[in-house]
Parts: sequence; C-alpha cells; structure tokens
Amino acid sequence: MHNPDIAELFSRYAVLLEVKGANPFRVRAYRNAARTIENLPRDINEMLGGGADLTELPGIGEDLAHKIADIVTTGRFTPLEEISRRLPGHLAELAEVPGLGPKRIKLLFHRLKVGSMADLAAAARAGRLRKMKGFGPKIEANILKEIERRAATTTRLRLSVAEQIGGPLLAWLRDTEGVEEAVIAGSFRRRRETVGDIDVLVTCRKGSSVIERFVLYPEVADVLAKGSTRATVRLKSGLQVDLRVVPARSYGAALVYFTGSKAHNIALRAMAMKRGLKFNEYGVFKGARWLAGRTEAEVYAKAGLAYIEPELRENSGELEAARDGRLPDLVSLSDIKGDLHAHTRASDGQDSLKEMAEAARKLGYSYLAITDHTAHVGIVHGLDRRRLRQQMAAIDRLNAKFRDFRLLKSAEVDILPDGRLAIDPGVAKELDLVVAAIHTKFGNDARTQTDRLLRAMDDPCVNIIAHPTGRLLGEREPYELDMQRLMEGARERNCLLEINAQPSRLDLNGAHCRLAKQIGVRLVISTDAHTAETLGYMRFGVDQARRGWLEATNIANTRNLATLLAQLKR
Ligand code: DGT
Ligand code: CA
Ligand code: CA
Repeated sequence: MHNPDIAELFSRYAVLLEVKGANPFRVRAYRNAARTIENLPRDINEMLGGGADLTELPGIGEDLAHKIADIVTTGRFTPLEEISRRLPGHLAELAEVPGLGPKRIKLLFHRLKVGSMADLAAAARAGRLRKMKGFGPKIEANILKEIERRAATTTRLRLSVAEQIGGPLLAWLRDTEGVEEAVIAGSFRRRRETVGDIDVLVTCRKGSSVIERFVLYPEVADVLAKGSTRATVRLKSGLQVDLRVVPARSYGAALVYFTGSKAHNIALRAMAMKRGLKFNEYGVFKGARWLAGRTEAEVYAKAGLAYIEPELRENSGELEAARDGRLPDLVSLSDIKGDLHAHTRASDGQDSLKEMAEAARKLGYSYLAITDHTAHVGIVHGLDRRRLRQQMAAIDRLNAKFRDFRLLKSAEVDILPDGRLAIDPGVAKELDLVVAAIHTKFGNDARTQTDRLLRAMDDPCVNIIAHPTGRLLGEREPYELDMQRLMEGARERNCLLEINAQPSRLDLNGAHCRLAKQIGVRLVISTDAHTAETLGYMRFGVDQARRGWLEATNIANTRNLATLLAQLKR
C-alpha cells in the first residue's frame, strides 16, 4: 500500500459516507486526510518505518493515524469493507466524474440502480440520465465524454509516485551481496511526466543471487517471468518492474539501450551502422569484435557523438546536435537560486512565513516569493487588502533579520473571466511581483482563453503566468489554448511563463519548454509549494525544463536577486 492507494481508500470511503448521509465533519475529515496523503512528498511506509509520527501531518489525528498504520500493515481498510456491504463498493468511482456529487450519486443509485462506472456508461448511452430530475441532456453528454476519455487513457504512473516506489526497491537491490551497479533506466531516467513501468539495470559479481532476491522483494505480488539474466514482476501497487542483469563491460551499452527511448535507440543504431558498427545492449561491435560498452560516453563516442543527457533521448534532433556539437548545456537543479511561487497558511498553505523562509534558506536559495491567493469569490481564505498589507509588514520584519536571503512580496492573483485581475491595483503596486493564473472557466474555447490570458498580461503589474495550461495529470485535461500565440504575446509584453513543478501539474511540460525556447519567451521554474517540505519539488520542474532543451539562461530564477528583479521589470 502506497500513498495513492491509501488516499484512494479514504476518498472512496468519504464518498460512501456522504451517500449514506453520515456526519459532514467525518466526511470532510476523510477527504482532507486523502488529500494530505496524496500530496505527501515521502512514502508513508518509509515514514512509519523511520518512526515518523503521522499525527504531525495536517488533518491527521490519533484515530486516522491508527487507521493508516493498520492499512499499511494489513493491506485492508475494514470500515470501507463494512460500508461496502451495504452500498456497492464501485459506487465511489462515480465521484471521480466531474459534475457528480453525492446527491446525484445517491439519486442514480436509488432510481436507476447505477452502482458503478459501467452501469453509469450504460445508463448514459441509453439516454436514461437526461430524463432524471437534476440531470438533463448537457450533463448526460458531459458524462459520456468523461467515460470515453477514461477508456482512452491507459494507466501510467506519475513520475513522483514511481520515485516513491522505485527508491526503496533500488535500495533493496543495492543491499544484495555482490551487486555493483543498480539503476532505474527507461522513461523514469528520461524523466517523462509519467511512466508505464520501471526498468532496472544491475551489474554484479559472479555468483550473486540478485534475481532470487529481486523476486523476494516484499512488495512483489506476481512474478511474471524469471530467467538467469532477467525477471519481470508486478508489485502490489500494480506497477510492473523489469530487471536486467548485465556484465560490467556491458553496463554503458545496456544503460543506453534500456534508457531508450526506442526511437532514439533505432536512430542511434542506424548512425552506427553507417560507420560499419553494430550496437546492442552488450556493447559496440565491429564484426564479432567487442569495441566498447563500459560507459555510455564511450558508446556514444563510437558513433561519433558527444554524450547525450537522458532527458534529450527522444529522437527529436538530439543525435544530430550531438554529432554537430550543438547540444545544449542543460539547466540543472544547482542552477536554481530561488522559488517564485509558494503558499503559507495565510491562504491554503500549511506552514508559516518563517518556516517557508527557513526551508528555502536550507535549500541554499537567495530568494523566495510568497504568493498567497488574493481574496475573491470562490477562493477560500484568500487575502484581502488588509491581510495582504499585514503579510507585507511581516515579510519586512523577517527580511530585516536575513543576510543573503530575501522573501519577495507577491500574490497569486486570479485572472477573471474577462482577463481583469482579482487584486486592488494600488496594492498590486506595493508587491515585488505578481503571479497570475486561471482558476475558473476552464471550458472556454481556445480563442477566448488565449485572449483572456493576453488581456491579463496587458496589465503591467503581472510578471508571471502560473501553470499556463491548467492541466492536472490524469485528472483534468489542459484547457483549450493557442500556445504559440500565448508565448509570442508573453515575449512581446516581457512577461514570464511558469514551469510549475508540482508533480501533478508539470505545467508547462517538456514540449512546451522547447517551444518557449524557439519563440524566445523567458520562463521561471516554481514549485507552487503548499508546505515547506514540498519546496523540494523543484527538481520535477527542472526535469521538464531539461526535456525541453533549456539552459540556465532561459530560466529567470537561475539569476541572482538583482538580475532577477531587473528581468521582472516591465
Ligand atoms: P514506458 O515504460 O512506457 O514509460 O516507456 P519506456 O521508454 O521505459 O519503455 P519500455 O519500458 O517499454 O522499454 C524500456 C527501454 O527499452 C526503452 O526505452 C528502449 C528499450 N527498448 C524496448 N523495446 C525496444 C525495442 O524493440 N527496440 C529497441 N531498440 N529498444 C527497445
Ligand atoms: Ca519503462
Ligand atoms: Ca519495460
């Protein structure tokens, strides 16, 4: 049981409780706990193993902490099993359909005997929903659209979740007698947003029983294949893991092969072939003679190429660039000098100004922008003019104590449907920078939505557009948008676009970053952290920037404070 599984149990339970008509406080408690667990940067098993006290987490009291520990040890959540005896367990799936709340779910269940997504699909296709009170043809059509979307998306895991699962597995393998190298290759190493499975590559001394030990990993649910140099298992989380054991002299060749992408490998092999060489996972060969394969660099060198970073290996021009000495000097985490999007408990964050500042200082940053939401209809706990000025004064007091570090006064301001900003223009001028974002009207067509963003950027107080596409990985599609026009508009207005590093957002993503570089619009990488600990999500944003060929010069928050402030000026 990993964080997403436990969160899923709690949120399913919350839905069933609600349909049953339980106390709303209890419902909310489970829903909040689900959100907390879903967003934890560390795996709960690991936390419990390290003796962590779960009651320190927001929204987790004694009772919930016990239940979580129970789930982790037994793999079961009995309250859900009990309630599922009276209500169909699949009923909770329905809550994932936008527009279906507990009231409607209850109606569907009692009137139409709809108890699962399959039942819902059947009812919608038969046109039975539109006739129900409180539904209608539009809702029915939306439900059908959602059902089709779900059928089309295969289950891929977010990179951050794959890290939480892959990390301990790697530690288990490295802890095996005789194992020398153990690394995760595949899409995980290329830092794709999501991974289909995990590919582990191992080198070891003769006689090591690494395969035997691999299949004994406690998280293994099924052994799908097992041989002398390879094995495939499915973990209890559902994630599949491929293991390959190779000799040390093949390590580099195998790493190139299993890192992929497949398209990169094929193009690389074709280049090698032109030089009369054969490439495979065991090495580089001339006829039957082994030439190289210990390191990735020597493999690429044999093809006449410079070393190519894994994030670039998508056969989208990197091989030609490596041949011609045109590879970018990719931005790296150590280039980042500060974070420009973070929340405190003044709005919907969980930690104080001081705690956020301390955490940023620990990361070695020179600055951190505090971007709590401004007050506006629909935004809970947003700051009004008075509270925002109070926060500015508190920031001044803290800044007076810092040397070589500064909290920047900022706010995350909603872009209203007509492109105006949800902030008093007078207060906006007192801030060091303004981060603006869309949080409503996701259904606009591309033209309306792009106009809305450009209009927001017409306001010279706006410095950064946050999470420009609004997507939530696996949950919400990006809104319709003319990305090219948005980027050109941002460049003309000297406004920056954000690479939001939340693992559930990654917005902009790698492909957008590459377009941004072509268009010449400047970017920032920000975490949108709602806790001090998740300031550490920065690395996921850097991954996407690297996938988009970006260098430190393309990213404003790789600059020192003075240069950053100059670049923000409009
Ligand atoms: P994923 O798992 O869907 O997120 O994506 P990958 O890239 O990890 O793909 P996967 O797990 O099927 O294979 C891992 C790597 O192995 C892949 O990136 C390249 C290599 N590979 C797999 N199949 C082939 C193949 O048929 N030809 C070549 N040249 N390489 C392959
Ligand atoms: Ca893979
Ligand atoms: Ca694989």
